[in-house]
Amino acid sequence: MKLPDAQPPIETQGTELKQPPHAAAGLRALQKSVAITSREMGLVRGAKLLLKVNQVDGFDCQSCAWPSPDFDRHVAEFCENGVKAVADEATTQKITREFFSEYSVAELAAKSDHWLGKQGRLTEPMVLRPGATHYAPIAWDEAFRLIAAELRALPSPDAATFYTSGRTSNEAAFLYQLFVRAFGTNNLPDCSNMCHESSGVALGETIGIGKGTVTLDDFEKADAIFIVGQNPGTNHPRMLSTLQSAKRRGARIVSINPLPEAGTNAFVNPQDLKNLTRIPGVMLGRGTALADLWLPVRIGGDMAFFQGLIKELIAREELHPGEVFDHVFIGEHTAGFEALIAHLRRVAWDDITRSSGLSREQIRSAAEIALQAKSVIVCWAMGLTQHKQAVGTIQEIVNFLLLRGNIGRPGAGVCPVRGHSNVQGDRTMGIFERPSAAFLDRLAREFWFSPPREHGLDVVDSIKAMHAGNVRVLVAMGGNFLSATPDTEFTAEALRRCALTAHVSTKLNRSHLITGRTALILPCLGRTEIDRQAGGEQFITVEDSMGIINSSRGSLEPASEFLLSEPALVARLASAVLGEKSPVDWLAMAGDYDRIRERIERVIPGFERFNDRVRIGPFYLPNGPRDSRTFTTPSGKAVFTTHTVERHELAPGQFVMMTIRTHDQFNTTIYGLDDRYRGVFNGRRVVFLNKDDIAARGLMQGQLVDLTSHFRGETRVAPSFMVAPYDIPRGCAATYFPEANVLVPIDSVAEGSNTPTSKYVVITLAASKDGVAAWNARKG
Ligand SMILES: Nc1nc2c(c(=O)[nH]1)N[C@H]1C(S)=C(S)[C@@H](COP(=O)(O)OP(=O)(O)OC[C@H]3O[C@@H](n4cnc5c(=O)[nH]c(N)nc54)[C@H](O)[C@@H]3O)O[C@H]1N2
Ligand SMILES: Nc1nc2c(c(=O)[nH]1)N[C@H]1C(S)=C(S)[C@@H](COP(=O)(O)OP(=O)(O)OC[C@H]3O[C@@H](n4cnc5c(=O)[nH]c(N)nc54)[C@H](O)[C@@H]3O)O[C@H]1N2
Ligand SMILES: [Mo]
Repeated sequence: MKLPDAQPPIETQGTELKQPPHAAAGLRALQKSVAITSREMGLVRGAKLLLKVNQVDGFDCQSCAWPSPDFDRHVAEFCENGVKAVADEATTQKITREFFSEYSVAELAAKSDHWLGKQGRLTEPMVLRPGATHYAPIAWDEAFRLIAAELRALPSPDAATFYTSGRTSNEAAFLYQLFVRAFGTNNLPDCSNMCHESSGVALGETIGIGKGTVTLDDFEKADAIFIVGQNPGTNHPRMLSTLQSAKRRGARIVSINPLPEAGTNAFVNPQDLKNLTRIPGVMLGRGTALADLWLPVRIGGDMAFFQGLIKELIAREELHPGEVFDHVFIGEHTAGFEALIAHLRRVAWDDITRSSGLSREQIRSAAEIALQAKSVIVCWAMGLTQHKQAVGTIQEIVNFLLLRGNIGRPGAGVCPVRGHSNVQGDRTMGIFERPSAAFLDRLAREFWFSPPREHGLDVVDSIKAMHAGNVRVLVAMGGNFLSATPDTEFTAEALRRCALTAHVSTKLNRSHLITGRTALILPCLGRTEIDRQAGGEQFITVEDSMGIINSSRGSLEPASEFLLSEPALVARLASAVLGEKSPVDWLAMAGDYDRIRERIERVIPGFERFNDRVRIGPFYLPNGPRDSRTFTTPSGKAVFTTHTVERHELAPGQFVMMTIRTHDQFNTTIYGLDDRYRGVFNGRRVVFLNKDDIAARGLMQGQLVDLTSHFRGETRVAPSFMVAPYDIPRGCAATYFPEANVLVPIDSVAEGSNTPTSKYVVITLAASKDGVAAWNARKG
């Protein structure tokens, strides 16, 4: 029997490439939002729901972790992509047991990810029994008994791994980590391992907290904002409004990105209706250019760039001693200053310009902006974190900021912009394979048990352990483990070797189709839905990218009467697995989430009077560097660190490829087939290349090529990508996640954070045979 395909079907027909537009958002975004609302959710139901997005009495938008204003929220506190995320969950389409008896797992695997997502909400628990071709219904209690039996059959608790995706609420995450530790393992991998783990590690080592140090208010006070390796126009659209008002106030914005991304290069705020009607030019698509300076760095060239930037500061300090560096701050609060200066003096400019792909003049203009700014914020996302030297690169940013005292002062600081709406909160709640001893001590004291002390497995190590047969059960709280992780075929094999794979999900995805011997789909409530428990209607809480705790309450009737909330599901699972030996009254906690929050308050610092405070409004978690320039590193000081850029020599014909998101997806959820800000329509298998590279390689726009990745002598192939000329540095290429994940080698990871290097894959291209024929046919 042929195994279900781990990769989506290859669809390149009908893909169209056009000139990218000049501005992001604007009227088109409004039109899109209205169309999606009425199609997916019903116009009235949808419009009512959208008025609840990010409101104090509403629910927290699922689409990203950008914060909402503390006060004075807009009536419409959402963006086009937020609408898509809400619609994806609040869709009126449903998947029933009939659907699963109609389609075999292999047939479903032959469908595209876009098709799978469009089938609607999962409505009842389903099981795929050993050898079965189709999923069949299963009662909740039986599903929990089945998981318990598989877990009890393991030689050790460490032979199971428990994944979390970052949409999970604080309450569910806290219960889940407690259950996993009470079961006996720290195998708690999460999406953060593939996302901002590098930021957490880099910041933890240097400033003592793995989180950002700015609030929205700081954006109102900053003189310069650097946006590095981030595409806010698509992935954090509400951030553009923040940037726009900073810009109007006179702040200068620098974008460091191999691509001219629509949002940072030009932007029309759809919430600024006054402007849209007053200035006709805006409606035609001419927006505010947000970035004063765009530096098209080479992929992976950021550490070199920041070293160059700091060298410019050093040079200026030499000319005007005492005027550039904040010596008082450096003396009082930091360690390692002399070593940094000595190290960077030795770094040659030639190496910097070659590695960064930027000229000395370009770097000098960025330095000029930094020098004229009293307060600087640096924001970043996946363009920095998913590289081999990600941790070092982010620490170079910390060096840059510390030198001028730009941490712990109004208008200044580090701003890692998180992805999933509660990924930061999940970590605060203890979803972490390497918990601190202090956290485990508090957990032990509160719940009268001894949690395992040995560190557990992260995402990459879980995959390897499954592949090696050492981990036999995967339980996933949300997410799409197969498609989000690297090296798709390797991961698929790892999953197939498991005894059980069980996914708590709202929507069907490819992880339900590439399974262990037995598989379970456990459908749960989404954030938009009313959550009724024994103790009445419940709300949950989340932490955004700036450490603000918000409550979130759904208002829709659940998609089905059989759905469980995530906390209820964890509680019932824990009772079934742990039975008598359990330290906790699980069901009582899940009956009233105030009971969970009381426990959180006693275990996790910063949640004093949690239930009272969160009912009044959003509140900030304490943050040492931000609040009082307190750095809880071993020395009690913020630490300057030194790094050496690794030289990457590409062989002739090789390119460095980054895997990025389109404007029409949320991670592995594919809303549609367009990436309109980059001029791509009706297709996703596209490879962006510089036009001179296309010419030099004898390729042509629209032609199909096969991509081969190269790593330590291994090769991996992904066929049939359409060549798209783009404004990207020479030697660089870009494709979309998750189609290109098959090319990301499992062993290619960031030093210190073990994050897959999804933005640095060395590839070669070859005209695909079918592709050339298809292309000729089109042309003819
Ligand atoms: N609509 C929507 N919103 C989302 C998501 C989504 O999929 N859809 N995903 C959410 C999640 S989980 C996350 S983590 C965030 C992701 O948000 P982003 O990090 O903005 O997402 P990516 O598409 O991965 O974009 C990476 C950016 O980095 C640039 N880049 C790549 N390599 C380099 C490099 O070496 N140097 C520099 N300087 N730049 C580089 C790319 O050109 C691109 O602009 O968004 C969150 N929000
Ligand atoms: N090549 C490459 N790979 C990447 C990246 C990249 O840039 N390039 N980015 C990485 C990053 S930044 C991240 S964060 C990961 C994302 O990895 P994941 O978080 O694992 O993936 P998602 O696609 O966000 O998960 C989507 C699924 O979550 C489920 N879901 C949605 N809402 C809920 C809910 O409320 N509850 C529950 N239980 N389930 C829900 C749905 O079933 C949906 O199918 O991917 C990583 N992988
Ligand atoms: Mo992410």
